[in-house]
Amino acid sequence: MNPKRVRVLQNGIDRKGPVIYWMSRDQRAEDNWALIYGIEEATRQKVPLGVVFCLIDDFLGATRRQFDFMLRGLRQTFEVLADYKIPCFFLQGNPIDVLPHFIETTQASLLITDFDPLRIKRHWKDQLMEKCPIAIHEVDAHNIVPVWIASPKQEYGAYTIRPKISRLLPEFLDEFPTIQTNDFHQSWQSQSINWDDVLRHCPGDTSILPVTQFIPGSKNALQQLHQFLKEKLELYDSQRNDPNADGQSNLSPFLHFGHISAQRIALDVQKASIAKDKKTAFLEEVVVRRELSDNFCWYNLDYDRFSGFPNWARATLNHHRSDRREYLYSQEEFELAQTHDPLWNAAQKEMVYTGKMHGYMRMYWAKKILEWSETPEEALQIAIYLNDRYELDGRDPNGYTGIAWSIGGIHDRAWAERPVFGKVRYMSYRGARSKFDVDQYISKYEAEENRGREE
Ligand code: FAD
Ligand code: FO1
Repeated sequence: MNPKRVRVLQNGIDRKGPVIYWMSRDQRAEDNWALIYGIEEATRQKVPLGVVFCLIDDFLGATRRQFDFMLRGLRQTFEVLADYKIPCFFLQGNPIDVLPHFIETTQASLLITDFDPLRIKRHWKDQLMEKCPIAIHEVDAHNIVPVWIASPKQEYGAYTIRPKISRLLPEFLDEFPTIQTNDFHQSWQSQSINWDDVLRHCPGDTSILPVTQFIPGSKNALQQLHQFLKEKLELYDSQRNDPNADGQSNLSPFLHFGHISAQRIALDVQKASIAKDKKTAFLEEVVVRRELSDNFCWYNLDYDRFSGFPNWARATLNHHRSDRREYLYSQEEFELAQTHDPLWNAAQKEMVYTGKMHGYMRMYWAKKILEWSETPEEALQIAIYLNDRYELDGRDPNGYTGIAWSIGGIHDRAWAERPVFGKVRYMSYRGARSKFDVDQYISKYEAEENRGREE
């Protein structure tokens, strides 16, 4: 595989132990560069390869809804790895606490980790480098073009990163090799995991229930992709901003947990037998926009803070800090969808009841939180809290970036100045009405709320 996908985080002591892939962001067996690299290294060193996952019981406020989805998908991944005779290990606890011990008992020679720009993951890896004397290598298994190859700095917007990614796609949008199991790791006995037990003790606030509309795991993710390519890709550009049309791919929960690879999606879109111009809009989102989010979170440590906004946006929001807010709501009023705006309330209900708010509504939803909060900082905090509590795809670089775009003008430009927003792009109820049937969307989620109440 292309060695540019790998970064050496630290060299280590020389010993002949197994190679360990610490799976975290990319929780899949197929199309996973971190796993492929692990097999290559284990084969080269003639040692076993093992996969380890560390379950923590509090991850950025994740609830039962997200943990349940993740663990059901992970169970499937471990079953596929078992078919390849790759031993799997499931640890419970913070990786900083449980991994060093696992590395020492197994006398591992190399730890492989999958890339993730979130601060919590950087912290985990910094701590592990302190505590573990062995070699630690990082593989970007999430992006088609590895973040550190696409650009050495924070990009201004899609228009600046797009040419850089496009130029590199011929090199990095390559087919995945099939998994060649080596006979060295068959000597290493997999831990037997009682998944019914794991799921029974699933962490997370049980007041946010698992959703039924998404079936977790790589198998269903691939089915969902192929159904999207067959039935919806052609209409994607025309329908994707209509919250009443089910025009999106609905792949974000699977991308977030790594049940499917964005590279697999892009490769299969390229193969789809439809006109090339019908693919552009979707590839723009799933390649350029998604990889721009990782670029933002990687190069801007303040990706979820007011201080992470561009200077022009901070200046204009500061200038309008004391503007009168026509409406003001608390986090709880937002959470309970108790604003004066039935469209905003419907979007909140869509997220609460289905676990996935429509992409167009997410922009409107976040911008109205800015409009109806005391300060931009409070708006940011409320938007992140609600997004990460209810969205299946929450706690993701796409989310922090989407919210920073909506509230802080990240990857956007200045617009006509107005109260509260200053020059940050404004979105209005009237604007929404001109784009889609707002009443249909509102009534749909009123019905959903009544149904939710009956259950
Ligand atoms: P599709 O339209 O089918 O797009 C396919 C894929 O392209 C998505 O899964 C995603 O990986 C990528 N993509 C699409 N739109 C964007 C975008 N604007 N930015 C980055 N990548 C994009 N996305 C999340 O994954 N998690 C979140 O928590 C999240 N929160 C958001 C909050 C706000 C305020 C905004 C404005 C956007 C947010 N997004 C988030 C981005 C986007 O709305 C979702 O990725 C998309 O709606 C997911 O649905 P889909 O997979 O059906 O999208
Ligand atoms: N990653 C882990 O390595 N261990 C976990 O227990 C874990 C829980 C978790 C819960 C919800 C969620 O949305 C993500 C979670 N992740 C966990 C991280 C996830 O795999 C992704 O790496 C990041 O959230 C995306 O950058």
